Amino acid sequence: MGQMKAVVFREARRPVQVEDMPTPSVGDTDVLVRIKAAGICHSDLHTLHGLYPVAKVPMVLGHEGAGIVEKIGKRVTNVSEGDRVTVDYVLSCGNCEYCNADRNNLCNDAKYYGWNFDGTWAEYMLVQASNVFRLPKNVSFAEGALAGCAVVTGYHTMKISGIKAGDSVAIIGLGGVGTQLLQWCKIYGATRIIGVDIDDDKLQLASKLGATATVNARHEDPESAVKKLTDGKGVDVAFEAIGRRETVEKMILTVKKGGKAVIVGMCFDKISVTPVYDLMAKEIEIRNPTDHTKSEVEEVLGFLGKEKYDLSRSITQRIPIEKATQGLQALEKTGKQVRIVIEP
Ligand code: PAD
Ligand code: ZN
Repeated sequence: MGQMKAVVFREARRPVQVEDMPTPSVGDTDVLVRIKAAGICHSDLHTLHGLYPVAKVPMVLGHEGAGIVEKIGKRVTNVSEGDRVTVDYVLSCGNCEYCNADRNNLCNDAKYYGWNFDGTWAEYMLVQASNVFRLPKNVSFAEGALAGCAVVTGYHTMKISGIKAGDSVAIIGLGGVGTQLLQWCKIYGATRIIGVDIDDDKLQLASKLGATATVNARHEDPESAVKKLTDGKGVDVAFEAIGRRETVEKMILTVKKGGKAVIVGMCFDKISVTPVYDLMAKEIEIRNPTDHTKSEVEEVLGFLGKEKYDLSRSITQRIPIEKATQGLQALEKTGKQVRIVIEP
């Protein structure tokens, strides 16, 4: 079907290139999606930095994306040509112990679009039929793209945390993922929500979306700020949504006795919270959510289709595919952008 533009990764610590490559041809169980919007997630930056490798090069990066079904394979029945869909980037076997237990994020043979197979930053993407989900009418392509990572990661994280109505929470890192996590915590009944970031715009957005207090970690130590806001106790559940050693360690110190520390940021360093006895004496539980399940993608899309959920303010910039490198630099450097969406 000719050529398409795609953002191609060849080597870590080198800028990505926008290249022409052949539009993929469709196998029996494949869906060819014409991508209309694709988000830039910090996980993609980890790959560019060489921290989280890809399985092949060249690799079309990107794991958040939504678009229109352009063509379906002979055996595809769940979607039709012309349908608006989002992509689930976790490709699981459907047969193992974890897939059968509705925990396909832990699939023994999990593969990922954007890391094992070509991803969303392209004009067209080949996706297994099992990994496209129809978008509700009121959900735009950009919102649908975020639903596939930022929103569903926030949802999965919130569920793993076991948050209850009335809980107090602290979220360290209010970027693409942290902002959605904040919204889910509010929806699920957290009454005190402390947002921590180093960017005032992000703190302001957090207040608009339901944070009851905000802390700028450039000016205030998050641990003492959170303690001050919770009568010296700490919060029921704290989250780290950045992926840095120092903030993971800090986050654990903001948790109250019997509470939970949840690490969603991908952190490639070792952490040291010494002495371990401190965690034991406080009976603090550490949780590490990874990705999301298929059921959660459906639940999130169902929710976005029916309920009020503000994604408009999380999409802070839209760029053409040719500007992908600038988009990546913007997410990295200024820290101003919540989610940048590529519109091929
Ligand atoms: P992002 O860059 O949009 O957000 C990071 C936020 O942290 C920004 O708002 C920064 O301003 C803020 N920040 C940076 N340093 C500090 C600091 N010292 N103190 C307070 N705030 C700070 O990234 P993202 O939201 O796309 O991703 C966040 C992490 O989550 C990242 O590590 C990514 O790889 C990970 C992730 N994990 C999963 C998963 O399955 N566990 C899924 C998706 C993303
Ligand atoms: Zn992501």
